[in-house]
Amino acid sequence: MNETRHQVLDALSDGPVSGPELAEELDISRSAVWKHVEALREAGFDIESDDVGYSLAAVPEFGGEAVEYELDAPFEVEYHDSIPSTNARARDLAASGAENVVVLADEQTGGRGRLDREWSSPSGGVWLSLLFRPDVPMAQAPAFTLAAAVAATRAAREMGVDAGIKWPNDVLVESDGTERKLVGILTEMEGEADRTSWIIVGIGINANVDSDDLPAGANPTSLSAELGEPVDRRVFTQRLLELFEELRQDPETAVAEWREYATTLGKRVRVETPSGTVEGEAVDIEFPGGLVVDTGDERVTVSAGDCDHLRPL
Ligand code: BT5
Repeated sequence: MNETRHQVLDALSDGPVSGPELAEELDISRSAVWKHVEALREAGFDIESDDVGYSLAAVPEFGGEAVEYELDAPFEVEYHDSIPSTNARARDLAASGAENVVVLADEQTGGRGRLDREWSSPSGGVWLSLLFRPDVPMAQAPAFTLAAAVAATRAAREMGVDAGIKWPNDVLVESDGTERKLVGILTEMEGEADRTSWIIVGIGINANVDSDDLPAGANPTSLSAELGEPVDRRVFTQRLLELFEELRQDPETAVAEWREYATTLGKRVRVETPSGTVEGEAVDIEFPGGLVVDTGDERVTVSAGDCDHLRPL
């Protein structure tokens, strides 16, 4: 949303305000005011007009403008009702030089997980990709994945869902000894060793999604399934972006917070890493995101891989 439209919207939310007043206040023509009001109506904002002027009666349930409205984070939000993959779209935007953009979709038709796995993304979810260009060496990038997991966990907890994090980046809800996946995160990046060109953090949250519409073998859950009613996706997305914004300023703190929410620490784990299997007790996490496993013989830090929680011996 451009700056003037933002200002029009802010004025309307404090309304009523007349067209001529608004034109004078923002130093634009009356017809420009009218065009902004019409564009906002088209985006789903309910703008009433009476003798006194315009006022904002309701904000759309979801969408780019809806999420940007009163968002306390410097992201522009590009919304799609349906798109193959928000990460793929964010890569195109990265190639054209964009930054601080969020690509958001109601549905993905080609959602991707790690290692080319599929990510099922029916309508009703929050499927988004954050594109940003942090001034850090590439080796620190994993910390942003952890930051995203922390932000998603906190946002879910604020809504009343008792989420925890499985290393490195699965957000789960545990009940009766079963872990159900609520959120998946896929991070992609480009740059040279000492300089990151861009990072894309793709976050998929099963928000208002029926578990029956998700792959059963994956043991999925959703915010609506946990709470027994749909959540306000606009509010959830805003909180997620605001929390991530805070954490990305200080990735070391994000790692510390990650420890608080971790369900992995203290558990017996088996991690399939690119260079082999590591099994033992997960004892800690180290900046920027390595898992420290005590195998009984030694402590090994693994920086990437698929992690299984095992039954205690
Ligand atoms: C992930 O992969 O968990 C990363 C998922 C990232 C998705 C986001 S959505 C926005 C952005 N755009 C994209 O295209 N992707 C990102 P991984 O750890 O590889 O887990 C994939 C596995 O999770 C699959 O093999 C299934 O078993 C399971 N799965 C698939 N869809 C699921 C869902 N909606 N909920 C829970 N589990 C799912």
